[in-house]
Amino acid sequence: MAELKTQVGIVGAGPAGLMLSHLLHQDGIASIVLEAKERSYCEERVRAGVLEHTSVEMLRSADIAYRLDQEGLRHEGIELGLHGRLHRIPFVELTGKAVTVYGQQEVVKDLISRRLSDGGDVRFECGEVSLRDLESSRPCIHVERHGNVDKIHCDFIAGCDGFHGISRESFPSGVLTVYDRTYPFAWLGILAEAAPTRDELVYMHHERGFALYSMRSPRVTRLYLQCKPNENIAEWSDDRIWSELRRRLGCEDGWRPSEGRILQKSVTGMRSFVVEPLQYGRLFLAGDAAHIVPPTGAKGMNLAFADVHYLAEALRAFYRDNDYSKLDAYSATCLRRIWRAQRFSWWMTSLLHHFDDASPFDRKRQVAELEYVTSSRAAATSLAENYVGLPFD
Ligand code: RFL
Ligand code: PHB
Repeated sequence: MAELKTQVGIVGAGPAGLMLSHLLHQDGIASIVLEAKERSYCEERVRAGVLEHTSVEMLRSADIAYRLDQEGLRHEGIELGLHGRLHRIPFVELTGKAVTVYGQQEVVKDLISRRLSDGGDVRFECGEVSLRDLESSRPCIHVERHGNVDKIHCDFIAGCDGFHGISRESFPSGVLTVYDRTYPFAWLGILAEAAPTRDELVYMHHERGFALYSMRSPRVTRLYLQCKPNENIAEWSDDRIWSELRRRLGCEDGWRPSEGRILQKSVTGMRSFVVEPLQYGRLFLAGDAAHIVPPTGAKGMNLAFADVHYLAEALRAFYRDNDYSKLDAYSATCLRRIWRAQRFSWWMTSLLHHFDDASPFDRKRQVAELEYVTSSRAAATSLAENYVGLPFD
């Protein structure tokens, strides 16, 4: 058994935990990151792909954007598709800002390599983590591995361990209020070895279900199909996937996605989820541990970065000025942005998906809304300013 000390104990080496550890290091604050999985798993997990303008600025000011600036794809708009016709939402023209397509696993690789080269303490395959003494001024993380228990004494604990982590469960019962909504569909996602043939993402409304055309690099496309929530991936041969993608994404002008070898397939359920508050004693939740958005608004990783931006700022004020006020305000500060992102993600999801139980009235209203967004500058600006990321409060 070892007894260790650090200032901030961080559970989880996803975008939230790694970025927090990096930001704290830049302020001279020590942390230990505890990660259940192995390093290669964290670096290879294919998930998000779109960074808001705000997240790119944050990565740049944290001096971690070197590869992002070389390899990230700057997108100045997106296309919304209706009845086989595409309508562009020009972000830069409407807001002065763009987004960047850069895979989450690339951000994670950059952060891990930087933490390790800066001498950071990131413990992969750490073992079983449990959180103790959260109400005291010396909370403790117990890490059990092969029958040994290490105790890490901290000033604060950051729960950055995603939706299935243990941090949220460590709140005493009755403290958290859960706001939850599940959607009656999921996304079947593929990564394909095919050069993108469009410069921007295509969000396609289709009576057979929503489809999304995205990309990762000049050689790799990322595509999604709306599917049943319990879809069995084994029933989706590569041919069936391409044929469905052609049907849904094929445009009146003859454009259809380029095809290639499928490198990876997965099914992702869709939900909206928030817990309040994000703090109990000296434990603070950040990222997917506290909230999930349906991926239609591309907000999940960006919200994780926003949370740790506020948490790092609050911890900085505590250590520098002995000022606890920002830590006390952390939950309320984050929740304002979280709920705006929830609203936007729910709205994008409702706008674009096929709902089996929609009435004929609902379907007409949905098409009218899409036509409004694609024809009104005011409506398009509202979409654009949310998509590129609202400014920090
Ligand atoms: P993560 O990435 O889930 O990381 C949590 C880490 O904690 C570890 N862990 C534990 N470690 C120690 N002890 C335990 N008991 C632990 N339990 C868990 C896990 O192994 C993991 O390494 O959470 P974080 O850091 O909050 O980051 C959140 C993002 O990963 C997530 O919001 C995004 O991927 C969501 N998302 C998107 N977000 C965007 O901003 N833009 C997008 O374009 C976008 N597209 C997506 C997405 C998510 C998707 N899926 C698969 C859910 C597209 C998809 C399909
Ligand atoms: C992705 O490229 O994985 C992606 C892009 C936009 C979204 C969701 C996922 O809204």
